[in-house]
Amino acid sequence: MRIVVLAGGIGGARFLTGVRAYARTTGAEVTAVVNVGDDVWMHGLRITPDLDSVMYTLGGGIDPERGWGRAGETWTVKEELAKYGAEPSWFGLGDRDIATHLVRTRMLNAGYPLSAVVAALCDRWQPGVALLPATDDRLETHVVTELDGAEQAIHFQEWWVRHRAQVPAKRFVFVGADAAKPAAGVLDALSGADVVLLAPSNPVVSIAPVLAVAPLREALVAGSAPVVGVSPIIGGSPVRGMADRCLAALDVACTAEGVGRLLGARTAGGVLDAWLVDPVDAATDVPGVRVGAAPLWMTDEDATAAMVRAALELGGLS
Ligand code: FO1
Repeated sequence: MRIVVLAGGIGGARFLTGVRAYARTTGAEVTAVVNVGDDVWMHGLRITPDLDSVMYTLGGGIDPERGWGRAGETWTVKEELAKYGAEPSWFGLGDRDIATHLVRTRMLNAGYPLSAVVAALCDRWQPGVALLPATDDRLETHVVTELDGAEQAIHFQEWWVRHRAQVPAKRFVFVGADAAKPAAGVLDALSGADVVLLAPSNPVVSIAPVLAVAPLREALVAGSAPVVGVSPIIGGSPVRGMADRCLAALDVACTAEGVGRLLGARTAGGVLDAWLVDPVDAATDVPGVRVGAAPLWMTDEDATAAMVRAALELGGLS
């Protein structure tokens, strides 16, 4: 069985440990197509937060509390940058993490596509699944906010980290999406998939920027593989992060049903065939989408693998 997972960062990474655990018991092949909308230039280095969260988590290098960056991290360079008054000081680059960004930036500057950079970094980390960026082209999430009474667009990282999403987002813009092409390997993975899973990632700033790569979305919708989404919202609150603030910007209810309807039925212009929710949300109704319930708290790898099994069964596989 070939499983393709569309994923964002921290929630996506945790979900992928369950997909990998499931795959190890069945011999399934797993390809993760990861969001690049969070990617940003900082201090001359190219940072790819969601790809790194997935790579470090599956590779065993993640700081489990933060869900981003390295375990056992030190912050000497960050402190030195601050002494120079080098902005932005609100975005923390750890010493170990910087090595990853230096290797990536050097490869990008040498002309390698991001997918080749990811392959090179994964050669060290051995995540146990194939990791692909959604696109090798520029695609960045910018947030249109209202600061000092004027409407302005800021990079997603500034909204998310500097402002802690406290500044109301009026809308999200995926800069570059209209020209972005699927990264090398993505269309092959989708056409060869037996099932496509949407990880319980933030639907607005993690899943949407992946689906904003039009040829990727078209391949997903036109494909023969069932598409099963896993709700990132349990009982009206996000499992992690600030999906509630993102959904509010779109006037979408922060519920499993609201997100399921946002993604929509494949037969009605959306992408879903099935939608897995937590039992507390079992009454969820998404027109044209088969809704199933299973515990969605990713408390450990076995619980997450059970979730994955439930999603595959809901999609008609197992
Ligand atoms: N998140 C923070 O809240 N504060 C930070 O200083 C920060 C630095 C950072 C550096 C590298 C990296 O890969 C991720 C980092 N993140 C930080 C997390 C990041 O903003 C989010 O994980 C994603 O962009 C949201 O999915």
